[in-house]
Amino acid sequence: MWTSAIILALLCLRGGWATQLLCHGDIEGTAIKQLQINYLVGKINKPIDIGFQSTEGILEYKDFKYLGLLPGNQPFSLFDEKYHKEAKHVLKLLLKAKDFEHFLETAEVLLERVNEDLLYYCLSVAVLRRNDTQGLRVPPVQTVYPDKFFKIDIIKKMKKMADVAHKISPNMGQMFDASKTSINYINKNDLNYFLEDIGMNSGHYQWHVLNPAIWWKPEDYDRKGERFYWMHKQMVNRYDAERVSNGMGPVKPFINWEEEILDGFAPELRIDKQEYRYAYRPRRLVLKDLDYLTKSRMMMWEQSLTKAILGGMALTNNDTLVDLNNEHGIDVLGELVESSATSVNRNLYGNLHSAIHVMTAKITDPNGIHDATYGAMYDVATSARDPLFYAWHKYINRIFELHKDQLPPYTKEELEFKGVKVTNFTINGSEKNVIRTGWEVDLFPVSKGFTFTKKSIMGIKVKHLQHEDFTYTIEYENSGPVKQGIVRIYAVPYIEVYRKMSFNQLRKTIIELDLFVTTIQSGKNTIQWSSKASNIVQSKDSIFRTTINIKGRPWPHCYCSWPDYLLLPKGKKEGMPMAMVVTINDWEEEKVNQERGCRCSKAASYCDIDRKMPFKRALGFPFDRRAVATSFTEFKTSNMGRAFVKLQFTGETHYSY
Ligand code: CUO
Repeated sequence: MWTSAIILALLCLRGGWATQLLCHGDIEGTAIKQLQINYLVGKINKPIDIGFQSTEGILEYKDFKYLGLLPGNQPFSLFDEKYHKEAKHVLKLLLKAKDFEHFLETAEVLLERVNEDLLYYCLSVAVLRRNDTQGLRVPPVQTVYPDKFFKIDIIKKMKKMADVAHKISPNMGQMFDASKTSINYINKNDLNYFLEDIGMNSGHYQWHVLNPAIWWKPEDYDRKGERFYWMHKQMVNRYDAERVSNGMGPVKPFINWEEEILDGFAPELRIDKQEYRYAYRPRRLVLKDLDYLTKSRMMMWEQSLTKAILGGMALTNNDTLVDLNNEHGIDVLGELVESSATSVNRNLYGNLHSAIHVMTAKITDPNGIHDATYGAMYDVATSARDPLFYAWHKYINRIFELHKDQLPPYTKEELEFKGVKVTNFTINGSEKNVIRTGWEVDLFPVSKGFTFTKKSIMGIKVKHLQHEDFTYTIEYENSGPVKQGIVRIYAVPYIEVYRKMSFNQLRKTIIELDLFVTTIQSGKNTIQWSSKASNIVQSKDSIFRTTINIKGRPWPHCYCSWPDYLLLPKGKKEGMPMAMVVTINDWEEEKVNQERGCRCSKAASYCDIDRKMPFKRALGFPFDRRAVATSFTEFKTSNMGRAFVKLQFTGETHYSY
């Protein structure tokens, strides 16, 4: 008992996990619950005979309504409205279970009766929302569905290796080197290192777990619609930054519903247990009507959205009007565009964003005549692998930008921080204003029991982008008393293609690097801030390891947010010039007072679930609104600074396992 008390006391000093423990107050109980969840989820996507369980005392006859609509042999898509009723129903059953034991029993019973991918998604949401599962995590999607992340050739090789290895040495872990096969992009100027990145794709999936479109109570989430806009805008901007790193221009937005889609895409992914192979999309196909969804209907939704934006008002289901031209308008609009169950009027504004995921995924067999599978755009876990994702989301961004353009530019008073002047801003990698990037090889563990791992664990060597650690040095003068300041840091890839842009175009390309609160001392002072402390990223350990980390503690960030190793784009061998911009604003003006909760405590601008967004200003402030200024020099107030850095891609590979 004393030992437990001492451990608890020590852990209480350690931040996130300590907060979670204090929410439970029971270390052993929490660990056992986590193992029970792991055990349950460990049955998903594995060829295990689950056995048919009695529903007595768990489900009632009426609960079976909607169950089993989604066939068991296909992936669940949060984008496909056809299955929202079932997903919502399953989620409600998981939420209403009276205690943790009953919750597990309900999940076990559902496992036999609903599509397991759908159940996995609902379990992930339920564990975040239930009071008795606070601080616990469902194992991340890349560990439950490795075959949604590793291409068929890797899975096949793993399978072969597992067969041979098991015969030679049962129960012994095996190592498979994928860094030299499928993800062998080292000498190529293609973008697979980004499109196929495990952390990027799983972070995107997890964003949709943390911000579920099927959730019905708007009061449970703060600024979810705005987060939808911002997180996806960041994905597009980051993709563009990788494109320019590799000598390409920014992606062209999807524009015309009747035009050919120039890019084809072969996902080369197969959910092995179900033998479900994601469909290939040849080049130059044109979108086609589905039997329940026509392009003309989608164009009408788009027109209704445009009309609402230009008129500054959205019409609700109850025939009332909601003002869009204020700081909450982006939130209302995000819910309308996604669209989520909390859209103020789904009849009028439809489901534009999600529907296109489905329509593009079904482009080769729109009405299912050939019983073909769907493309990668169908599944949240795989959609961001397809280049079309970024063209489509850029088109969606334009809708949001049209809205932002209706808002008045920020005034000087709104931009500045009285008395605070940034006098110098520099970035230091191993050299001043130069940051080096390269490859890193990590080990990704695949648990045993999949069709491709049989009875032994497999470690897959995976190569991903990495950058050296760097430090922001912000020198400032404060003519007033000591204050708290909120610091925002953005990057703007500053190469030729962007130089031709106007300031108002350029500000839309920013990449968020960090956002933190710090003390602003009186007089002259300096903030030294490490890239390692970035608040918008999750550590690579949380991506390449499973639920319990090396110290036996779950991660405090819900597996959402951007991988730390992709904080910066790749850059170029000769060095890619990039600007970084810092702003310091008055924390007093925008802090949101609230108690810290027990759920996720990182990456507020992407993922935070538990509480209100901890700051008031818009995501992307101060570059989210149109500016009168024609250059940064003209735009900047004294609380802002800019530095120019070079991103130098070394091509070297570092092994870190
Ligand atoms: Cu996350 Cu289109 O919403 O992908």
